[in-house]
Amino acid sequence: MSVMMPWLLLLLLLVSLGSPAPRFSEKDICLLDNNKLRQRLKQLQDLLYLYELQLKDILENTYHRTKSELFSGNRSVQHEVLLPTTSGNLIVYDPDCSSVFNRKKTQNGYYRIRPRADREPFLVYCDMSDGGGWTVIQRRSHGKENFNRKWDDYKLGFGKFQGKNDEYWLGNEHIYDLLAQGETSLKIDLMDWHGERRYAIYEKFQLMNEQDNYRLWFGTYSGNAGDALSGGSNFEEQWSASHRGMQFSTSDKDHDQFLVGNCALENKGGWWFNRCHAVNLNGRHYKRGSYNGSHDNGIVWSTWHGVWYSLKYTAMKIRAPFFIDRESGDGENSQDS
Ligand SMILES: [Ca+2]
Repeated sequence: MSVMMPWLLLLLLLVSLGSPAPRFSEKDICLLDNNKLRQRLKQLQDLLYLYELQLKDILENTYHRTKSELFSGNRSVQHEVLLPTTSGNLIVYDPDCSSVFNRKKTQNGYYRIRPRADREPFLVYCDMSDGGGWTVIQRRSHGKENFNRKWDDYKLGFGKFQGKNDEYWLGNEHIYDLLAQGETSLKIDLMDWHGERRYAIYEKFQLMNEQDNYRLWFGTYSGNAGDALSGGSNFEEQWSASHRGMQFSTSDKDHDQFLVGNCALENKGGWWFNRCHAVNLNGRHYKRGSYNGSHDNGIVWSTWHGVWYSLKYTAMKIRAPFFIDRESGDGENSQDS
C-alpha cells in the first residue's frame, strides 16, 4: 500500500461527484445574453434619467461650492460639495401650511406650497395663529373680489394672493390635492358687521374629484356658529339645504338638486348647492349685513344670523386633525382676521 492510495480515491470521488457541464442550446445562450443585455440597458437608462434630473436641477438652481472635511482612516480629506443656496432659487416646497409652520416659519402670510410633487406649487395664505399651520382655502373680507364666476375659475382658483385681507378661492383642484394627503379638519371663521366672531369645525372634510364634480363630504360638527353645513335644525331644512354629499355647482355647471332652477345663478357664486342652501360663503358681499331681495344670495351662515344676513368676514381653513403646535399646544382659540 502506498501513500498514493487516498489521493486516487479522492480523485475518483471528485470525478464521480462532478456533474456533467449543462448543455445549453444556442437558443438558450442567446436568450440568456439577451436578458443580460436588457438588464444592463435598463440600468443605463435609469442612470441616464438620473443624470438628466441632476442636470436639470443644476441648470435651474443656484448652487455654491463648499469645502467639507471628511475623515478617511486616520487622516482628514478636503472634499468639495455642491450645495443649493439658502436664498433666491432654493426650492423648498411644503405640502401645506402645517409643514411650513413646522419649519419654524410661524408668521401669518403667503407661502408657496406643493401638495403634489407632480404639479406646480402655488401660493396660499397660511394662518399661523389659532394653533398654527392652517391652510386657508377661502376668504372674504372687503367684498372687492368678484365671486360670481364660472366652473373653471372655481376649479383653478381666483382672487388676490398678496395682502392680509385679500379675498380668494384657492381652487377646487388645489383643495382636492390638499385633502388627498390624509384626514383633514375644516375650520370656518366667521365675523358679522358688529365684529362678533363665531366658528364651526368639521372633521373629515373631503372632496371627491372633478369627475364627481368635487362632491362634498364632512363629519362631526363642533363650534359656536351652529351646524349650518348640515342644513339647519329641522328635517325639512336638512332635506333641502344640507350640503353633505352635494356636488359643486357654478352658474355654467348646474349640479344642484333644484330641478327647475340654477342655485349658483341665483346665489351669485359657486358652492355645493342643494335646493339651495343653508350656507353660502361665496355669495354676494352686502355692506351692512341685513339685506333683502328676490334671493337669499348674501354670504350666508343660516344657523347664526339667518339667510337674510350677509357676513362681513369669512375664512375656510384646513389642517390635519392631529396637528399639535409644538410651541403652545394648549388648544387656545385665538382667532385672527
Ligand atoms: Ca338645478
